[in-house]
Amino acid sequence: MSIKILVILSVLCTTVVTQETFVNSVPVPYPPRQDLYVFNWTVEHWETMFLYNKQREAGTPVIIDSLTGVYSKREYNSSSQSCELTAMSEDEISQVTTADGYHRRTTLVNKQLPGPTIVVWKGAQVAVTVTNKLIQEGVAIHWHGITQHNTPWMDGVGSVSQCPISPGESFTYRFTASEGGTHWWHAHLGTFRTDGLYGALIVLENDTSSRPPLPVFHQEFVMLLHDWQREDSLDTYLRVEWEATRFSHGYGDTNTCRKRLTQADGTDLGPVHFTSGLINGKGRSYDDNDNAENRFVPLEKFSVEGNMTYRFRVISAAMMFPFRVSVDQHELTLIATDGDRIVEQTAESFIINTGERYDFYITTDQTPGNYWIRADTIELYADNMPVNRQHHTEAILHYEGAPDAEPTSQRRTCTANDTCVVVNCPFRQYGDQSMHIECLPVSELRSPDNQFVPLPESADKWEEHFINFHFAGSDINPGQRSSVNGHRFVLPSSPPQVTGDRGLVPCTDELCGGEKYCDCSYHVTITPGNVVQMVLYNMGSGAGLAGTGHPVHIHGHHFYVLDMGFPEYNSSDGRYSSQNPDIDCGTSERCNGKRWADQSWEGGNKPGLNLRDPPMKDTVIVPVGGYVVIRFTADNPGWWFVHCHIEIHQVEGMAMMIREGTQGQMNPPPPGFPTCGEFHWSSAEFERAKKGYSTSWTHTLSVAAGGGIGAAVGFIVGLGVGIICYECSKKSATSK
Ligand SMILES: *[C@@H]1O[C@H](CO)[C@@H](O)[C@H](O)[C@H]1NC(C)=O
Ligand SMILES: *[C@@H]1O[C@H](CO)[C@@H](O)[C@H](O)[C@H]1NC(C)=O
Ligand SMILES: *[C@@H]1O[C@H](CO)[C@@H](O)[C@H](O)[C@H]1NC(C)=O
Ligand SMILES: *[C@@H]1O[C@H](CO)[C@@H](O)[C@H](O)[C@H]1NC(C)=O
Ligand SMILES: *[C@@H]1O[C@H](CO)[C@@H](O)[C@H](O)[C@H]1NC(C)=O
Ligand SMILES: *[C@@H]1O[C@H](CO)[C@@H](O)[C@H](O)[C@H]1NC(C)=O
Ligand SMILES: [Cu+2]
Repeated sequence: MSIKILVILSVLCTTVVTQETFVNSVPVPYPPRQDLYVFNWTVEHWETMFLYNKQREAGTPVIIDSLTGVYSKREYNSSSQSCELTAMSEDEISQVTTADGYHRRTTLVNKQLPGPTIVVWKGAQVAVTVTNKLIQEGVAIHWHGITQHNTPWMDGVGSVSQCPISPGESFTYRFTASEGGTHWWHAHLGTFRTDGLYGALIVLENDTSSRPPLPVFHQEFVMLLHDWQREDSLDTYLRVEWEATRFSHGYGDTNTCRKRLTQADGTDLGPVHFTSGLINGKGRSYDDNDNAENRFVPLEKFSVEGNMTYRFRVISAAMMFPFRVSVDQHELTLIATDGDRIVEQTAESFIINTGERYDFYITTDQTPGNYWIRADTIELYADNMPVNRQHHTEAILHYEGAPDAEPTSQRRTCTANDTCVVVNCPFRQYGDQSMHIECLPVSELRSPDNQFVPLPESADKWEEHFINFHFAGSDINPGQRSSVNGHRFVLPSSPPQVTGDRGLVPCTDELCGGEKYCDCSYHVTITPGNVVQMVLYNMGSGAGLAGTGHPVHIHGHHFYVLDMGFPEYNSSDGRYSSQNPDIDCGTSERCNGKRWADQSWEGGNKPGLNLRDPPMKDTVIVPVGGYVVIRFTADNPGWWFVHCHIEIHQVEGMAMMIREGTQGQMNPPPPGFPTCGEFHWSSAEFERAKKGYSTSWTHTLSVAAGGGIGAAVGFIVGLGVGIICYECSKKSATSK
């Protein structure tokens, strides 16, 4: 009797959520609010296209026949001593992480790709216990979109806000779900995000009365995009770092180089080839003739009813590629970006960069059927030759009652009379006139909220920083290295949020000043209470036609996007011709920390800033040869990571920190918060240690060693202990 009550009580008190499989929707109507949400996660290695047996803790490879679509698993037949393909049950099939149908090692939370979807109400406390069950690597999990006011050490950036969680350790994140909207979580150390360590973080909020009301949604879907490699992310990364990606078509049996993919303005999409795209962990790979290598690999399906309105919360977890997202025969209405509401904007499609989120809705007013939901990459050229078709991945919009078949739908044709609006192009003009595309830069979206853009009311409360995200490099190897204002970021040896600047690799004037290029823990200091304007730009060496647009994410803040500047283009084909003249690089190659060409624009006086209803974001694309003007109030003391969200760029060094306030102005970590860092010691200390620091050690030693030697050791050890005790008493005497 009493045991029963106890069990019921414990069930009531702890609501630890452990989902078994990925959930692609938010329940509608929303579930009732809780004050506390508790999650229990393990990070572990996993294999795609394997069937895992929990009882035996063993796995067996799975094959999908490319002609019949039949699933089978390998099993050992001891009588024939062969590894045979055997049939699988529906239940077994449903347990396989298929990805793009190939076998590879991944790193996942709770064995799920994508990881568990977190759905919580705004203002609630979220507690996530992360246990690292990996063999050899540390992890840290970042809550992308959450500003962590007063809890900067919960931001989850390994070696910046906390020590990495070592194998075998567990660590409990606790934070307030302070920002409503579509957010996400992902690994933030090394390249685990690219291996699948990410998921959705949806913060529910009731609409305020001042906003124009949203339609009533019949259902809300979560859609995570990913560019998937068949190799480990560190292989990809190292090949980028070693400038060996040209050869990534195959090292041994081909003289073919990887083709350079360039977008409408002729600038580079990046150094990695596209293998497969995944939507909610599912996708296919396509051969050079654009045929699916295995058309039976499953795709994500969103089932809808006719004449209803559905919200899609789209998150890009990509390593590198931007995706252009559209739904065949359905116009999109965009309602939010990075969790922040925007005035409804209709569009044929939008471009989403890694780190960004876009929420849109569609009305299912078409003939019941199956329609492609498309995520296409955005190259127009491969080695400067026009491409027939972009790389792509798809999901299926399935109307209830329609046959269970794959869509045959076509994307809308953009015509002179019916142009396509594409939101968030990383360039101003989408190719030549014949494409009939109208780009709407993200800076031209509007916020429906009453915005109070902070103004530069007094000179001593105003700061403006110019930060160049591009490829710099040494004199020997210019234009190659991902860096910020000529600094390639070096991880601190201990997290500054915990140990202050002790672990930083300093950026000295001698090595890093002015136009130099160096490796260090680069940071800018901003003062709490100030109005901070940042001009993020992408100019100088390694920009131009060899450059890449960089989606820059700032931790700890959502910022107003006040303006965006694009380079000059050839108006007939839309290709880049020269960088925007608003920032004056002068004769400087690296163009580090330059300012407005027109000095009267200083002090917040740049003309054309949207101070009335600018959109808010936490990740924004910085176009090649252009810039973005953002503004926020320094209201959140802490060490905040700022970086390009293209993971290979970030890890190579396109990252920095904002040091907001002094260490004393930052909330110190809770008691017992883990510390880590370097340890070095002297030879003299070593000699002392060898002799034993404690009396019990002395005892063991002298017992172990026999006769005269024992006595001698005992004497020396005793002396050692004596010295230490003397030092101790001296210390305690002086500290009083
Ligand atoms: C969390 O998960 C771990 C590993 O699966 C388990 O040992 C532990 O008991 C769980 N904790 C709670 C509170 O459920
Ligand atoms: C195992 O191999 C034997 C001998 O070749 C064969 O008769 C039997 O059917 C096989 N068993 C299974 C489960 O395939
Ligand atoms: C949201 O609004 C609904 C309808 O007005 C209300 O029932 C609910 O309590 C609200 N939830 C929260 C968390 O404010
Ligand atoms: C949607 O509504 C229209 C107008 O009432 C109707 O003609 C159409 O059949 C409906 N579509 C579906 C899929 O129910
Ligand atoms: C475009 O619209 C104009 C004016 O409505 C019309 O005269 C013309 O035929 C249309 N062109 C096409 C290709 O539909
Ligand atoms: C602009 O593009 C057109 C079409 O590709 C080309 O013929 C022309 O030479 C370009 N102009 C410049 C200044 O590069
Ligand atoms: Cu980048």
